[in-house]
Amino acid sequence: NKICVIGLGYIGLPTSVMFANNGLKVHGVDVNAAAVQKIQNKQLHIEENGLEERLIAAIDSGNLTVSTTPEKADVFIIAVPSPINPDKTADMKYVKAATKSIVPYLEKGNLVILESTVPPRTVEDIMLPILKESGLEIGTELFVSHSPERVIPGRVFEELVHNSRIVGGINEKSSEMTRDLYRAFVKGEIFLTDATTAEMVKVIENTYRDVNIAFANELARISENIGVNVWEAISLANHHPRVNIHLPGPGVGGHCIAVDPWFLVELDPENAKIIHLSRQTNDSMPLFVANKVKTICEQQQISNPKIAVLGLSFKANIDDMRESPSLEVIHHLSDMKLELTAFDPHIKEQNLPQQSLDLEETLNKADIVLILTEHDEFKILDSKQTANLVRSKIVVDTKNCLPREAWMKAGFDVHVLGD
Ligand code: SAJ
Repeated sequence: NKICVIGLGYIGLPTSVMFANNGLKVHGVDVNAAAVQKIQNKQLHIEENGLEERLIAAIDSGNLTVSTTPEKADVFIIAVPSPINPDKTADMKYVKAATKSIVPYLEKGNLVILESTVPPRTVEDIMLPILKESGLEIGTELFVSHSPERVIPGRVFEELVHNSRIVGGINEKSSEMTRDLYRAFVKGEIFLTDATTAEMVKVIENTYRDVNIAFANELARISENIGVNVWEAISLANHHPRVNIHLPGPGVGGHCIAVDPWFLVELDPENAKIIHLSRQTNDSMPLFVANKVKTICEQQQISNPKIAVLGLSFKANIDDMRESPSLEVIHHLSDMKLELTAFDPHIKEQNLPQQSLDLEETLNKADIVLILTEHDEFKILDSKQTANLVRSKIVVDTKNCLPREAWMKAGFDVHVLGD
């Protein structure tokens, strides 16, 4: 079996590497020539635990080649972005372009698998009409399925192997071929269904999480008003065998959870009410956090306050800034004319004018230390050393990730979101 993987990002590259290191021939394709060149040189263009050594092994084995154009193969896997437009409608241009790009290479007996998360019916209504241009008969000469990736950034290699997998073929043969292929490395269960159900399953998993986080954020706001620590309340409630409330925070980021619920809102706005409201609730959190910071500055009568923003990536211990709530918080703070410097140990390139690549410089003479991402580096931040650098000793912890006692002992006024 030879596999051609379209899209070498957070999903396509680890997946290519897994197949290659399990003995299959893989040709990876990306439109980003700079990324392709890096991969050829066994260098990473994204951060993921365990990726570097696996990429080196895959290239050295000769099983993985990469370029900017597809090649003939037995199986084509599409793992490209499926974002939303500014008006919150699904942007399928990458899925369409990727599908079109493989048409000239398709041959009788090939299997095409879509891994990108898409609005239900995308395979049937968007991909199949494009694939028909190959002249092959769909279902007998060309097999097609949706097998959504379900891995969490940071733990991709563990989850690729051990998570269960959903495979939705356009017919049974497509599902079976897809299942047999992923068995090369998947140790979790593999469930077969149809393509549209598989699309729905993936989208509702992320929507469930978004709605649950919105509930947690709502609880955080209520708790602040009634004098309860929401973190303690949620943790105690979760001891109930049938309760699993997620955690509040400065918003929901990433290219999945903050995006996929919109697919359902677009498909059925009449009925997707809680889903829509949850999106709005989570999207309102960055402004809520910025307002909290502003109020503290006013209450403490700090003139020309300087904010040290810690954390730019959308969640802990990764380098991915896509849809990060931190960017929104920074945007609101800037609108409020608050001076700020932002730092993230995982983001090593200058992306923002307010960004510093140095932690000490960020903390120097700050009035408020604002934690937006619970990176391990921040959890172990030395409160005494920080106290010596800052101008006012105030910390706002939106992730409840700092050891509160230690920071209070170092003289800090500690504000925790939802407390
Ligand atoms: N977040 C909270 N509170 C929580 C959990 C998360 O505010 O209790 C925030 C995070 O800080 C982050 C955002 O939500 O900003 C999303 O983070 P996440 O860890 O929940 O999820 P992702 O986007 O990294 O990955 C999700 C996963 N989906 C589910 O767990 C159902 C992953 O399995 C999917 O493969 C991925 O989306 C995807 O690609 O769709």
